[in-house]
Amino acid sequence: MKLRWSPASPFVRKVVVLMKEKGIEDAIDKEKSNPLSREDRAATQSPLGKIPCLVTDEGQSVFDSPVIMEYLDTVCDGPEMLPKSGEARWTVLRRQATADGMIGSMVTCFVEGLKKPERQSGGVVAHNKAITFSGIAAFEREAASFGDTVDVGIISAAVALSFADQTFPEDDWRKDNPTLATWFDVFDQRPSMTETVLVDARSFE
Ligand SMILES: N[C@@H](CCC(=O)N[C@@H](CS)C(=O)NCC(=O)O)C(=O)O
Repeated sequence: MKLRWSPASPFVRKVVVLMKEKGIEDAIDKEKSNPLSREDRAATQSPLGKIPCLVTDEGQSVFDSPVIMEYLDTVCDGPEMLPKSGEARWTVLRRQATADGMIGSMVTCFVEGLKKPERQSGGVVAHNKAITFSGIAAFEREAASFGDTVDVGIISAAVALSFADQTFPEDDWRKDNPTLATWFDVFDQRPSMTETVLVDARSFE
């Protein structure tokens, strides 16, 4: 299997953290792709040109990050990361949806920041920042139940919070979300997290 990958993409990071937690990283080759490059997007075997995109040994494309994570959890060995059915499955998927919405909003803020100052919209940034912090507040309300669980929802939440540190360094989300902060600062020390710290997409080649 081959993963179209970038060390700057939070959506890719979700997949790589899951690969490390399942102990399957060596089974998947990584192929670098810069999502800001037109050529790289065209070479990605997804109709959207976005990463992450997994290509199976049979040449089948699997995307996007939620689908890749479920696919790897289904076809690979290792601890289960997404319950197959029941209430637990919906909890995990809801947490992933919250985190993905936050990440999408932060990517929008990042893209806004790439524009010339006179073309940037403070309104767009404020709106997407509010969405991100609303997601953080939702995670704070259930963080007491996170414990030492590792699953698709928890991985997604951790990646989103780490990206919030990078996207809004001047806004300390930990101040108003102490339970979440305590949980995250422990989870963030796992090798799957310390080995996948995002590089700034602006310095990506
Ligand atoms: N919903 C997708 C989002 C993927 C996504 O937006 N990836 C970004 C990189 S972080 C990308 O490839 N952007 C390229 C583009 O928008 O052209 C997922 O969860 O994988």
